[in-house]
Amino acid sequence: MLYPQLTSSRNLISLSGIWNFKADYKEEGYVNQWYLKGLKEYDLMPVPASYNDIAVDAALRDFVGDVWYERKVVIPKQWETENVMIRVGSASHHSKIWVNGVLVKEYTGGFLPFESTINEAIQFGEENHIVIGVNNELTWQTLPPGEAYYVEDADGNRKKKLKQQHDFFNYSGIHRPVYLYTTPRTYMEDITVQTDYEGDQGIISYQVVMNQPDEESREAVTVKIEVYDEENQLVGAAAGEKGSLQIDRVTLWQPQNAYLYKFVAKLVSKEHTLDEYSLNIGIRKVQIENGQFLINGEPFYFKGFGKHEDMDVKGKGLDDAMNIRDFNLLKWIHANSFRTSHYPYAEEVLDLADRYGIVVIDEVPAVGMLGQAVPAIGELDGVFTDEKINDETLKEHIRLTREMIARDKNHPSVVMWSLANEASVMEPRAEAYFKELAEAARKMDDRPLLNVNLMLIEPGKCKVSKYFDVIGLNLYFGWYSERGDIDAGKRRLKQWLQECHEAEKKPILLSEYGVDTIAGLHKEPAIMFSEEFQVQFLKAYHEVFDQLPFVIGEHVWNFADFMTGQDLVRIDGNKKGVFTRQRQPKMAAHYLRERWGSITNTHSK
Ligand code: E9O
Repeated sequence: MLYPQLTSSRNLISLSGIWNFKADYKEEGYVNQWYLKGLKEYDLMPVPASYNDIAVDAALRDFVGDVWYERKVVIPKQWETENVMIRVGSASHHSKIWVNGVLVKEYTGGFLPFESTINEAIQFGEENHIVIGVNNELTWQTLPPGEAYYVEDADGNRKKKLKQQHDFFNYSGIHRPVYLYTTPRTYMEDITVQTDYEGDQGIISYQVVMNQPDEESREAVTVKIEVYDEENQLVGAAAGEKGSLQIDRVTLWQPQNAYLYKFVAKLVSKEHTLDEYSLNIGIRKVQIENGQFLINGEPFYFKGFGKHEDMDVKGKGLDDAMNIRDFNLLKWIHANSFRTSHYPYAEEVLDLADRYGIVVIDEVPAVGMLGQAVPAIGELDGVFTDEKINDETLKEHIRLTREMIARDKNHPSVVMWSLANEASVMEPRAEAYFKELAEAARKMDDRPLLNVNLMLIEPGKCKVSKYFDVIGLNLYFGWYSERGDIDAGKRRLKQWLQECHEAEKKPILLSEYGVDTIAGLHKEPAIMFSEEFQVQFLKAYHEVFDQLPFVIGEHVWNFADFMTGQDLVRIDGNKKGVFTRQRQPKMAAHYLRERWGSITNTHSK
């Protein structure tokens, strides 16, 4: 699915802004046909934004169920001859779109875009009524998994609650932009670009998928490709739906040194351009060889973070200011990469990663698949995933992986797919589950695959690592175990990593390690939660990583403090950020800046 774009052949109207909004506390929206009759006594709500923290209302913050968004929009008369689409960047977690009372789209998945043609439902040149219903419940067949249930409040009223198993707050609502856009009747539905190089010659292979309702004109339409460099010089051209072209004296897309070419695709009929679309592409190569992760033939050492889309007030709503601030901080701290823990981030974020030269590990929302009763280390057998996670969940896992890859495949910043966070289990059925998942993903794209394990699976006991290229480990010795004892944690860490490598013989990425830290809390000697403790913990871990050549990277948990559900161990959220939630540095940020500034992207040990 191509991101909406204003081109010589396509129109674009943003529906971001203020919508009418109503949370359906009494579950009456469907009965009273709000999608057709409209909302009465509504509130105002910004789009994109999570609705939870906008009002001053605990009931809305913790609301579980259906909310309704409504907006009226005039659709230009001139659009009558075009194919008109509505597209939502993401809404968490289950959505329906009605246009003038007609249901045009239903979609499950909280972190990926969905769209529909709406020609049949709209009145051109007149006002149209758009309603988007969003439900934030989770089931055992959604990702992330969870379960809604009812409780009775003090007055005996039924109230819905959500059992969720992942750490981050279940922010809900329309999180990414809503667009109306047009394409010509015959248009490009998808473009795939793959890159490589030999010597100083870049190689671009591409494929264009056309949508051509009118069979008769089939032969008459041809695809034309042009590639421009950053100085806007034409450097390559090709024709045909599928093909490849060479770029002489190529400038590669390099980590922290991005170079983007403009790939322009046109559908041409009798010298007339029917449709036009362009992509920013980077020419680069990713390989795994001799236990090393190579970008453009050079070993790449991941320095960075697991992140979240999370901020004050807006929750998970896309925010350009915050995103650019984040990329500036990544640059400042000399990070070269991040993981989109624990869901695919906005396409707008990946565009920035392409431009800033930040390497991305793109993750599906497979998080919280471990039952809530956390067992002790090594005592996992049989207790891991809830029984309710089944083949239907796997189907959903594969579908969302397919949609993530289809959406993100053309981003040079994306170098690896992460198919699960802390989900692989020791019980026998995990093996078949992950085998099928990894095999399906390999058919979709040739980037390496990452599986992220947590510290409950002892080295060598993971039944699914064999299906993956890189092993991600979330390790917290000295925090969740050996609590407060960094020395003991360090000893355990080293042994663990060595045994894990011995057993799996695969590159290891530290995909999470870190400690909750209250900004401004200072203690000497250090104790848990102090800024000093965070620095000492990170230093100890780095001393171990620097001795082990098979460790191919370090992603600190987390880039910034983030909101979670209410819990005894969560004081106003998860405080493992190196930056505060307002994106100001803790002491550890200065320490990391020094470390990462002094080791190269290759970090040969
Ligand atoms: C997932 C991430 O979303 N990993 C968690 C992070 C955390 O800070 C969370 O925010 O809690 C770490 C999981 C570690 C579990 C260790 C249990 C060990 C018991 C002995």
